[in-house]
Amino acid sequence: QKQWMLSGLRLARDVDSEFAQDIVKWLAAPQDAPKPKYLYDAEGSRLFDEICKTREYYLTKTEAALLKSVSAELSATIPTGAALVEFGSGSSEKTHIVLDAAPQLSTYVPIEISPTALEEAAQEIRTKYSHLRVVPLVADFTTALQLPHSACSGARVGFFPGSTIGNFSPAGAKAFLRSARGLLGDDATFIIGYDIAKDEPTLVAAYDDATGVTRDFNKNLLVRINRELGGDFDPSAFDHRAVWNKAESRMEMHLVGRRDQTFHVAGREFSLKRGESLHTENSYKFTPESFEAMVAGAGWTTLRCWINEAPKFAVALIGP
Ligand code: AVJ
Repeated sequence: QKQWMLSGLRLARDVDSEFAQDIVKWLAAPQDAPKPKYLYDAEGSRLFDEICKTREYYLTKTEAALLKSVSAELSATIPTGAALVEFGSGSSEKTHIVLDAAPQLSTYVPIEISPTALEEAAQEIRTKYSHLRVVPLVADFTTALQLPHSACSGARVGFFPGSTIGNFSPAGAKAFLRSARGLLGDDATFIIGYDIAKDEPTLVAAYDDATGVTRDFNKNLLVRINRELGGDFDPSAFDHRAVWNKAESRMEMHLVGRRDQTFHVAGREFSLKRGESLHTENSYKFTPESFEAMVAGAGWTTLRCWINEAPKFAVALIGP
């Protein structure tokens, strides 16, 4: 009885949150992935860092190597006194490559939804680059933002590595690019890392690593829902599945029900038949041409594009 009262109180508080509303809507129609940010609570952010270290997940390592090899060329495009504005900075791992190559940057603005990841990363950067003004922003970079005053004196250089842009739908990516153009201003440049469509085995392995870290990352969404929204998911009743959707040019993560089941979230009941899936994430892959067309549609011009061979990954420099 007491247990029930407690969970009742909890629901009264949580049922109105954006997270609760979005997840309830998603579970009623789980063929469309929910907002990717919900994968990144503290544990999700930690698991994503682990994913980056797996043998199969080529994106991070490839991008880091590519950024390093072009960092002098990149640096040459960055004016003195500029501010580097990073969207979804996480542990700011790749930022070091840019900061090392471009000591003329005077400000770093990491924007990140996970306060723990942000605080740790900001502290580390402050220690290593004492000349730099570090102005962390705990925020959802998909919402309307304002840059802190201290980032407004010099030119702005946007930084959006990791193929995070691939998490958006094509329409969402265009909207983000357009709003970033407004946020960064007319004389800004924007460095974006994106993954290139490639052979299916390489892609599927990257999203279904042998050690099961990506599976844990995927299932952590259920664990988070259980904890924060009073859910009663049994994560072991789902299989992790990574699918290459060629027609949409995207990798998809799913959680496929292993049996007919019923579960409760935020006071509602949902059911899923065996073999039916909860679609948890999309990661779009591009060609240089499709990416250039997309940024052009959002008012940007491609200035440069560097592509790594096998596995292919791209870093684009775009400007007004
Ligand atoms: C952080 C969005 C770039 O889509 O590749 C990794 C997240 N999902 N493994 C990606 C992710 C499954 C990652 N991004």
